[in-house]
Amino acid sequence: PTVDVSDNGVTAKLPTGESVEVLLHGASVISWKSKGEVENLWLSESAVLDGSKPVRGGIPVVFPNFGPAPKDHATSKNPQHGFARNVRWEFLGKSTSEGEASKGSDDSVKLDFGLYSTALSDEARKAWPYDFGLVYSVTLSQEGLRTVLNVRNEGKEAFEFQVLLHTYLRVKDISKTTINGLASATYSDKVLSLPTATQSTPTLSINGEVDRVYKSLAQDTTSVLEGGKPRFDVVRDNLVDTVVWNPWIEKAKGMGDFSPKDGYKNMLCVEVGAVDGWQKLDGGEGWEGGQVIRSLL
Ligand code: TA6
Repeated sequence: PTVDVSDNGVTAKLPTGESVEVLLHGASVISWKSKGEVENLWLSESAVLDGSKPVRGGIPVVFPNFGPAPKDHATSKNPQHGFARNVRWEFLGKSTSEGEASKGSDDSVKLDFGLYSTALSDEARKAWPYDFGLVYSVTLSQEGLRTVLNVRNEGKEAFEFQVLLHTYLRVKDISKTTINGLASATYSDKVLSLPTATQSTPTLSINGEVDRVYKSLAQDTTSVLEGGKPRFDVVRDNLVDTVVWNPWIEKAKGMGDFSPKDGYKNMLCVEVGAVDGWQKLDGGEGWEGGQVIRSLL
């Protein structure tokens, strides 16, 4: 494996052709290519990558609150989806492993990124005054891409947080894309403003704006199919919720950093997280959760 570190990001490549690119801004994965240079993630052509706003695409890291900051909560002064995706992380280092298999087919590389409360602006620390340490690890292998967030409470006071990995998957044609693994799950529908609904069909098709928070899913794998053929498996690790989002025409039009405007036809957000309620972490305690995304090309 090769790892190139620059002052605004890190790129890793496997001998078999897979690659991943991570910006220090938000520890945002902005590209993950499988064998044969197939890009698996959608990145807006007008995504702002200079650190001045969250990246529109790739895998934004949502912490410590999902969605608009709730009024009656310690995160009430935070930005939408928390601060983690919009601050500069540091690159902690890499670990590569050369497997025994021929031509490096079981090589892997792990990139670690850190964000500590001491690195936040005074304003951000005032908004959410807790001592914490985050380590986000991105592991590239032929099997897929694994991204895991480790949260530590470095203070004495307990805090509550939500976490979500806001993955923008790239799809050929949203009208031929379906999602499995949500059968009879309960979800809140943010488009229809239904606090709870039940997934009646085993397969979800996308033919309009979809913004659903599936809660406490029984199955840990959400599968994305293209033309009925499996394309991605998104596997939750110690997370119980999955958000499915496609902005469709109007919402895509309304986002200044979303382009091309018909890009909603080529993206689908499948976002694993713990966003229904709050995880409580006592002083000195740690928590870890994440995902494995398998590209099934
Ligand atoms: O994950 C779905 C969602 O919460 C949508 O409601 C929409 O707001 C999307 O995230 C994007 O949010 P952002 O703050 O990145 O524009």
